[in-house]
Amino acid sequence: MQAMIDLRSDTVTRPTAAMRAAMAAAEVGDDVYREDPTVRRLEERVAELTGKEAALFVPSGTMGNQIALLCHTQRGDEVIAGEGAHCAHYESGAAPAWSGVQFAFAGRGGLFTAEDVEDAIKPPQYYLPRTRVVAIENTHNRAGGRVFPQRDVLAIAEVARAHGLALHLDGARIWNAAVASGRTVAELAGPFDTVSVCFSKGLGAPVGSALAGSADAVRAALRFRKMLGGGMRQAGVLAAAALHALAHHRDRIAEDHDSARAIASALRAAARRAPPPEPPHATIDEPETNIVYVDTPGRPAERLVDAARRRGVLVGAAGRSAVRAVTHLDLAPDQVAPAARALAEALAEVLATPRAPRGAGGRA
Ligand code: TLP
Repeated sequence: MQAMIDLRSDTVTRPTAAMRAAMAAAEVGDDVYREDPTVRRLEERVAELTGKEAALFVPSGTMGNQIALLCHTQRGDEVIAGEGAHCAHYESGAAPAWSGVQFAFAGRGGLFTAEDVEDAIKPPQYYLPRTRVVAIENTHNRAGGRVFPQRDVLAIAEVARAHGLALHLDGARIWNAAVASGRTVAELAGPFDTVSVCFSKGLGAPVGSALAGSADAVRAALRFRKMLGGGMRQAGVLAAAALHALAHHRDRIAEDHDSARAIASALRAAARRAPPPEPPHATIDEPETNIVYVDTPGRPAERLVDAARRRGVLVGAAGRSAVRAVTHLDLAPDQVAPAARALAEALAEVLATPRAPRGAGGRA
């Protein structure tokens, strides 16, 4: 049987042979004693890449984001974020649970402007939540992997500083943002107090993220990491995978962006060919990075997920009628065209089915 092409996420990649060799050869120690040389080397490398004083290796992007919020807030505070921000939407309610904060959402669809931040900041009244942090996600996952415009980041940072707010970047896919925008990671991370980055998404490492910031912030983060159970022992085997990924898998991310565009273009062609009883049939934004969103308003997402699975491609439902396909390291170059063709056929099949009577669309 032909193996499935798995585009549910860029987290599904498996370590390459060279990465496994680097892991096997890693020098290790007990990192809770801060004695793992490979972990320390990774932390130094991340600090250097992000242009921050220090960095801390953490097990997941979720933990990186949540530690950052613990560092910046107290109970009863408010965090301004974009709609669908991972730290609010996909982290099991961790922010209100651990930090005791609530979110105020700025702008529409994930991206927002300095003006939106001005509008969201609460005046300093004792009976209002205290606005403390602005959290930006770059690239923004639920916005379809969009790159947060740097001019907006800079303007938001100015407003944040003027109001004494901390600035956190969820940079799980900062590597994609850097490649797509032609800016360095340090440039993208520059305006932020803390930055979380992931090695287990576009970079193809099996596990791990890091939180970078000032030496003080990282000292505080070390304590929170232990409180959350994220202190790891001989974690050098994992850090070695991340170091290998940083050295060898960053430039090739451009291929993932090309593959996403090829898939989107096949899907758009299928949507155009579909008979037009009641347009629009489907919306497929032009991918800026490695994420393709297909919305089939009125037709449940599961229809496209099933039709794709029957043709050998796994994609994920990301709302009532929205489906996400993510390109990555394990999508071989010769699999791009077959995957695009299978998805286009699957979409044509779905568009030939009637709309659900009361089905709304979107990325709910
Ligand atoms: N995102 C995952 C799912 O959780 C949705 C995915 O498949 O895309 N920030 C961003 C922007 C993310 O997309 C993710 C993972 C995280 C943080 C969390 O990383 P992990 O899974 O390591 O906790």
